[in-house]
Amino acid sequence: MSKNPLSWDELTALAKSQFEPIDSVNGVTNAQARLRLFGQAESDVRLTLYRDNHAWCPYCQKIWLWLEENQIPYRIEKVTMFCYGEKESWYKRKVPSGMLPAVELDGRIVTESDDILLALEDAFGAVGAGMRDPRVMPLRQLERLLFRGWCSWLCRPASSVRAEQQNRSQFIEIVAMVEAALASTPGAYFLAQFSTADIIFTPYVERMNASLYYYKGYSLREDNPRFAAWFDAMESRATYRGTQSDFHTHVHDLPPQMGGCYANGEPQMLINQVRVDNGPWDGLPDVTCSEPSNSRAEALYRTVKHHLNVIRANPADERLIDTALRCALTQMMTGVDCVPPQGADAALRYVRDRINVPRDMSIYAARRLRTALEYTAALVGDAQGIPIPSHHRRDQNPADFATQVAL
Ligand SMILES: N[C@@H](CCC(=O)N[C@@H](CS)C(=O)NCC(=O)O)C(=O)O
Repeated sequence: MSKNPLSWDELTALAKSQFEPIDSVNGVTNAQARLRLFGQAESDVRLTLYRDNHAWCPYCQKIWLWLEENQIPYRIEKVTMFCYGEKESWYKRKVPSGMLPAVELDGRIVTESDDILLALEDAFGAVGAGMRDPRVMPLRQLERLLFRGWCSWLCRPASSVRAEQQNRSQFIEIVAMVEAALASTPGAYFLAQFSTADIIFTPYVERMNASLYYYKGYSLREDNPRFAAWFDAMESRATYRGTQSDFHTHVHDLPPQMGGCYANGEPQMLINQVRVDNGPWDGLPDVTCSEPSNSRAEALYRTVKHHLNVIRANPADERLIDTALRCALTQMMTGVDCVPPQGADAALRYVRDRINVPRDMSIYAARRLRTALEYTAALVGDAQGIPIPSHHRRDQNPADFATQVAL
């Protein structure tokens, strides 16, 4: 049985009836907020966080998570990263290097994420054991060691199969040290209680999990029991879930930022790559907490809100992608096939490849939407969209995505 696609008015009504948008100011951690108050008064705000538009920058995630854990009221100003578009001149006047993150605390600009955390701790107190705590200091060094091991393996081309194996072994040796550190305290976190150490490990461990799975066929989360328990514990926190990205987003956002990611071409890597790019996405080790009941409704709501930009940015004819997108959303919400026009396969996969988590929606909502787009595309063919660029991401220039539909 095939269905006609719902109209945008019908989809809007469905989105509004099925999804209660979160309170971005006082509700759970979310990537859309411009102000966070945690129930406090706006006059209590002493801090502005300057962060990337894409909710992707790892150093910004570190500060973001810290602020959310400590429930410090703050404003958010979003800035374009160089590889996505032009850096805002107002930001360059504040921070001439254009680097993110930065904060303005009581009128003083602080840059460098570690210096920011130190300044925040001085102003507001630490999250558990803090940056200068003698138990956290060696863990901070261990995180940098792990980071360097990861970069050596992922971001430089190996000159031979042997060199590739050596890079892998070196990384896995450091992983064993992290496993030992995690095992040395009770509970799943780095110390007996959640602390700054967990916040510091979060951004790059999340990116390592994604990138090594995709480019090297290595599953950090599945192959290491302490890491697995740590990820699970992190996912039990609404703060972390609000900042969490998915494999697809990371593996395609990393190359321009890191100056390249090098696939090893091994059989497991090839399997993983197809899975992350084309699905099925269920069961990927980027998330294991249970799926919220409203993930489809969230995906619908967020797509309806931004559909004008999504359609305009698509290389396909506007009428074709408009109909095709409505077909995919109709299928996602009704479970009934909705056959798109011929030629819509590449256009739908172009959208599938550009859902960004958590910027656009949460991890499970993105899974449902990617699945519906792929399913509906496959009804008319196997053409892929224009490949995702790996030297820049100007296909995601925030200047092209400013229009929002009021819901
Ligand atoms: N050491 C800095 C590194 C910050 C950094 O590398 N930020 C990148 C984004 S992840 C950046 O702002 N790059 C400039 C850009 O992409 O626009 C810190 O810890 O804050």
